[in-house]
Amino acid sequence: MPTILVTGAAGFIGSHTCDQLLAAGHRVVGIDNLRTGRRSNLALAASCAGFRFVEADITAGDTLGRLVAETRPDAIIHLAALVSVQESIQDPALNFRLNVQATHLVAEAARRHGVRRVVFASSAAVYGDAGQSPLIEQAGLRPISPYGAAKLASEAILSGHAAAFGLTVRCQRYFNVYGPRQDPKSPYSGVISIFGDRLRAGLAPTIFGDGGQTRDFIAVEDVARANVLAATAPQMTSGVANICTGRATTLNQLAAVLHGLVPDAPAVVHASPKAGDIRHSLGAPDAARAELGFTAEVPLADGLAALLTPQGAYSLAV
Ligand code: UD2
Repeated sequence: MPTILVTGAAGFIGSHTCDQLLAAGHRVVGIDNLRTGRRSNLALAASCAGFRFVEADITAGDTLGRLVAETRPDAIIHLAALVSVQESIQDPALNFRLNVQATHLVAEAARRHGVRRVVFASSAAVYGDAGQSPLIEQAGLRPISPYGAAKLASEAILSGHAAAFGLTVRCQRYFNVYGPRQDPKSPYSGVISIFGDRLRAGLAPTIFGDGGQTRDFIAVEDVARANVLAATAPQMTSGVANICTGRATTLNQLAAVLHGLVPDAPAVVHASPKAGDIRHSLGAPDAARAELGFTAEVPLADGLAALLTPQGAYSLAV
């Protein structure tokens, strides 16, 4: 079976990706500096014989190059990143190192050591506030944060390597990902993990603005499956695709579903809209369907119900 190297393996999306790769019988080498990732996310992976974990920073010297030379992966899934838009605004230099330089090092390690395929964690943040719905991959790309700009720059770096050196590169533009192991206390946490955490604690969730804003929420299990497909499906061509459901949900609808699951929870309170908040973000899923054979499968109501069970995400258990 192929060996897949996963950067950011201990993160929210990385750990689910490792679990699914291992379940499919692949060998997995995971690397993570544990800056925002957690070793506990890898409890299931660590119990598998085909898994090896390296705690290291991929931007430290030739750490990554040496690991690639030693393990000879068939593909790299590059998920290691500074994951907070807010942190990228506070520290653009750190954003550059962890989100742009890191991708360059991945591209170079792949080129130098003959790795044929790279899958990259891009983001709907590359579109900025495009004002178009649904967003297709050819929409105008005008990021509105250093984070979004770094994701776009990374796509360009990898595409350049694909064209010049014959790598196959898949850039996956994730929309709003939710699910188990998304730490509600972390600064990059999504609205679903924050609301779930508050409802379980008997606290009212706060909606910024009127709640009419929409998002395309996708379960992390679907996102991990898209990563596995992109890394392992035969005869893949290079390209960029939204990883989304194609379904828009308002925050008011989201809150109503969550309240249905936790009936005694206090009612939502509304606060002022968040500065810079995008009103509507909805992806077109067609390119992922055509190019990866990927369609999101987890209905939002099911994903939310699974999260709010006692064994769900907010225990941060595996
Ligand atoms: C998502 C991504 C971000 C970036 C961006 C690009 C997440 C967690 N973040 O940001 O990384 O890719 O898309 O467009 O996926 N909200 C509340 N109350 C709360 C928290 C949030 O009302 O307590 C609202 C927030 O104002 C926004 C919506 O919920 O309208 C979604 O917020 P988010 O932080 O989960 O994600 P988003 O879309 O801002």
